[in-house]
Amino acid sequence: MLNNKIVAVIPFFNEEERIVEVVTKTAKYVDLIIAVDDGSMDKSSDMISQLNLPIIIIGNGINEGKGSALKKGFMKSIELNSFFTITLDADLQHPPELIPQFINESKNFDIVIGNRRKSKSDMPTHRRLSNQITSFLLSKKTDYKILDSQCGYRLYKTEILKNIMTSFNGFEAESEIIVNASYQKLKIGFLTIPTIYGTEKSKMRPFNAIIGFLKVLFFR
Ligand SMILES: Nc1nc2c(ncn2[C@@H]2O[C@H](COP(=O)(O)OP(=O)(O)O)[C@@H](O)[C@H]2O)c(=O)[nH]1
Ligand SMILES: [Mg+2]
Repeated sequence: MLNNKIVAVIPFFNEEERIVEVVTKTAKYVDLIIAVDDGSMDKSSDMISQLNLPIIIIGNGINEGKGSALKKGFMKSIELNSFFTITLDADLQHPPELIPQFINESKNFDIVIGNRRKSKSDMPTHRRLSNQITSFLLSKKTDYKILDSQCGYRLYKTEILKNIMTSFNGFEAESEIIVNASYQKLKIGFLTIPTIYGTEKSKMRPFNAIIGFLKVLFFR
């Protein structure tokens, strides 16, 4: 179905401050947006459902985590027969205007992941450190050179999604996808993107994130 060739999957949890801008900008570069509401308690869903844009909102009432939301979005994108599935965060840290660059880069890869590590602007220290450590450990585990393991701005060729589907529900799902892709010998490329951290608060909880990552490292 060529109408839904390029699909964006945007998981969100209480993002009413920025999600309207994210989906409005994203809609310029994709055929369809699948927004996955992971039990938000604010007005995010209401706000985007009123926009006159090609958006499907899915999800259920409870907060299950980013991995669970990604999985739901992936299943929908597969069902709709899309060619590209692009994931981006709902807090404007991933500039939608780079989507054409991701698509261009996909000529040589099955998965293209945003790489914030060359960017001059700064990540908060703890996020930079955790990213360096997890990227290093995942590189060791997979034998790939993983430049930015935690970036959620990614392009997937939809045909490979069923083979890398995540079994974890939290943020660790994004690390698991890299491990699953390495087992499938898929080609992973990286695209330099800016690092954007404003006033938004990270929803990542360090303890859960570390436990989740260790599970991926040792049990996948
Ligand atoms: N589905 C889902 N998405 C979440 C959850 N927590 C955060 N997100 C989304 O995941 C993205 C990244 O989260 P964020 O807190 O910005 O992490 P950071 O910027 O990497 O520190 C944002 O688009 C959030 O809306 C959650 O519990 N469920
Ligand atoms: Mg963020």
